[in-house]
Amino acid sequence: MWSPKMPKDEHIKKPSSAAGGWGALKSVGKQLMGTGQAVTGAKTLLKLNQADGFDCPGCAWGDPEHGSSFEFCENGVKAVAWEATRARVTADFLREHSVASLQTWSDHDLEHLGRLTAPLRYNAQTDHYEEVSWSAAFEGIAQALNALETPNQAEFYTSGRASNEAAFLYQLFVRLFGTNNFPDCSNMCHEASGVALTEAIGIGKGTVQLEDFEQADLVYCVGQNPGTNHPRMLATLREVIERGAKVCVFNTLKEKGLHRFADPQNKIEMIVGGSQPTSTEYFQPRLGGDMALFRGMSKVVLEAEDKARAEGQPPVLDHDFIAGHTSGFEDWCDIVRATDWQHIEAQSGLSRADITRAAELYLNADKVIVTWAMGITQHLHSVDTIREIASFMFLRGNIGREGAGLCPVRGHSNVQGDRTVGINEKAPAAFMDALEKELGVTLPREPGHNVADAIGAMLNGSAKAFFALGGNFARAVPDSTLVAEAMGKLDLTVNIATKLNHGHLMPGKVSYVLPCLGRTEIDKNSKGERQMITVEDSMSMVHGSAGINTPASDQLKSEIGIIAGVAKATLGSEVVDWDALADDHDKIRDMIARVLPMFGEFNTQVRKPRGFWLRNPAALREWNTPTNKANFGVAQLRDQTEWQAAQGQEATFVLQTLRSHDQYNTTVYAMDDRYRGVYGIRNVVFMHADDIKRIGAKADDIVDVVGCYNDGRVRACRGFRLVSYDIPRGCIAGYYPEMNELVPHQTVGTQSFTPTSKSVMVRIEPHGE
Ligand SMILES: Nc1nc2c(c(=O)[nH]1)N[C@H]1C(S)=C(S)[C@@H](COP(=O)(O)OP(=O)(O)OC[C@H]3O[C@@H](n4cnc5c(=O)[nH]c(N)nc54)[C@H](O)[C@@H]3O)O[C@H]1N2
Ligand SMILES: Nc1nc2c(c(=O)[nH]1)N[C@H]1C(S)=C(S)[C@@H](COP(=O)(O)OP(=O)(O)OC[C@H]3O[C@@H](n4cnc5c(=O)[nH]c(N)nc54)[C@H](O)[C@@H]3O)O[C@H]1N2
Ligand SMILES: [Mo]
Repeated sequence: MWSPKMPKDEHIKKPSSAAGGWGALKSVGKQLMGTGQAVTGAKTLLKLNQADGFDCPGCAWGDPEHGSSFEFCENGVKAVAWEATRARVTADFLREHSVASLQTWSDHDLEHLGRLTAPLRYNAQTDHYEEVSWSAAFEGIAQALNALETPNQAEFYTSGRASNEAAFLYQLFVRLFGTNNFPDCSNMCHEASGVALTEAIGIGKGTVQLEDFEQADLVYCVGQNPGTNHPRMLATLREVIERGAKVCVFNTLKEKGLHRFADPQNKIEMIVGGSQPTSTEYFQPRLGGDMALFRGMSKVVLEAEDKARAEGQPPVLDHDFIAGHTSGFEDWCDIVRATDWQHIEAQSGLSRADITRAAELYLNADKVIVTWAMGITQHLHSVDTIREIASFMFLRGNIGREGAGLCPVRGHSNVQGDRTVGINEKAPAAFMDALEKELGVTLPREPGHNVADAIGAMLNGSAKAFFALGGNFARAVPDSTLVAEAMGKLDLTVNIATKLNHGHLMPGKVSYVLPCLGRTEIDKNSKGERQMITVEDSMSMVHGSAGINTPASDQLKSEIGIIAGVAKATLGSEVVDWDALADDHDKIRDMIARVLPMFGEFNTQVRKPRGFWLRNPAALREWNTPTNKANFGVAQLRDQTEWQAAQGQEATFVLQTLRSHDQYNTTVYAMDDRYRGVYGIRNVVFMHADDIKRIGAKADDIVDVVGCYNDGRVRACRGFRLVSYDIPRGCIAGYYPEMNELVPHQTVGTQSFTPTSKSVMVRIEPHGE
């Protein structure tokens, strides 16, 4: 039954009033001291996001034109310190610990072991990983890949930290090997943004640049938690407000960073303990309620237009933009007008009065930006929601002009670039044509697997091999235990990684872990010349990145060197001279520019301070859609969201799985979530006080969270602590990746195939054994 006791090191307390500030500095200090990096760490940080330094592996927020040496943030520091740690996974350690024993370790403890130092091969007889030479590893992998019945039996995963050059070389290898199976972390992330924006504006990327925030009158910040996940964005939001412009937040949770922010880089603020607001309005829609919310706001705008017309006032809509640049306006208006307020209020959880207030900000603003992240993309109807956001923005021409536009804030630091250079299970025909021309060969055109397909193929036994360029597939995916078990049955698993994680502890029959250089480390070619890589941020800016630290071990290779080694052993060098490309990254960039002309004089452009902007047609009001116009949405609201479906069912809730302040995806830096007042514990459920009472429990009680998806599998997270929180009734929240157990792999977004990690139906039960 309920158990109110809490161990001493765990505690829940009221979060303080502002994000950043001394807490952030203290945390930075702890990270640097804790990893023994106090001296080199400081030097490393001064090179972060600088024209001649390395790109922060923390997030994909843009870098300012005139960067100061302080363009880093608390969580960027953690990401860097984590990579630059002095801890090492040694051969002795691996001799002492079997894979089975390491499987029982937590994500946190595993990554605390530090950096991998040598290529490893799994010994199934002893259940231990053992060091192996690079040439033996390349040969072993090539043999296993070439032994497959068809190349389509292999899944080639990418995590978004890979550079443009590594990703381009990887897709070259995989396509020449013979498959388009490219499950990618973005399939679990911003895929819905890519799909929706391609349909709406002809390119699956955002249209704004960082400078646009200096012009905007209003920023809607929707379904994202920048205080933790894009901390540098808080400084931008603050500046928007300091200029007198508005920031309107739509977030299910009250997130501290979206209230106030004390900038640790502002000396006076730190001394007087001041802080500045990061939002001017804050609304808390229900999980999955944003499509209804934006539809409601569009209704208000259309009503305002009707009124203006009736009264002979100037129009509210941008008729020139709508007539000259868009398609489907009338049909969409019919749908919007026909949607009734009751439906909108029930789904969004916001009153008509609140929605009207939020829409009036729009009516009073000339230049508007909408930003969003996982709170929007990880639902069943995410594609329709994003199209609704785009339609709302078209009404007043809020796209393709200064200070206005759409801004999906990407996750991994190069997840956008990886897609640009060809990590795509259904690459555009123009890309494939250019690639074939470049190589002088025919490549497979049959669409390959995304993450959902790859999981399906592993579960039904048709996949035989898994190859990962970074990431932690086994922990990041839905139904993580089920998928991990299936991975253990594969013939081959290969992971290119910096640190050991649970994904590596599900070895197939033949298994290798290949240690690579991180972003912070110096990469030299065979002639001792330093090499750089490039990345693309959320604002389509491409810039160079070159590490400054001595590599964690002299055995490490760059990701590019590893891919080239595997490719050469598997395919030979007839079509591609892998060694030449690995030895001179300029040559890879030249090839990228020949295949993707938008990169222009890539090698010249990227050597300019701050890099260059990849041309984005939609930002210039050129629409690469079948209609040659920007397309209004066509979708009705769903009959009911998960929240509505849960009503009337006993103790049933909609769960969102999200990040704490002390983690980077599956990497758990520490056990605290300072901004939400949670310390020393991750197995928690955030719930409204009234709901806690309604289910007959008290705050701090221990409960079981049980999945409702009905396929015969029992999905449960047991022994989780209830935390009373400011969250709409019927909605609850808990941490990823612990709660991935509860996310069914079968529920994926329509058209995006993204797991619905932010709308999982669950029941709360008293804790049983
Ligand atoms: N330090 C750090 N930085 C990171 C990461 C990290 O783990 N740690 N991860 C990186 C990656 S890969 C990504 S994709 C991004 C993720 O960045 P975020 O999208 O900020 O990540 P989440 O923690 O999933 O937070 C989701 C936010 O959306 C809100 N939300 C959830 N559902 C809804 C909804 O239906 N409607 C509305 N309006 N709000 C909702 C939640 O309350 C929460 O504030 O961050 C990147 N940066
Ligand atoms: N329930 C739930 N599930 C989710 C999400 C959610 O919100 N809820 N979010 C989803 C999202 S947005 C994403 S992006 C995915 C993330 O999924 P992934 O990208 O697969 O996971 P990460 O945790 O970012 O990967 C961390 C690992 O990457 C390796 N690594 C770190 N740096 C490097 C490097 O420079 N090179 C190489 N080769 N390896 C490196 C390290 O070994 C580390 O253990 O998870 C998704 N899963
Ligand atoms: Mo992500």
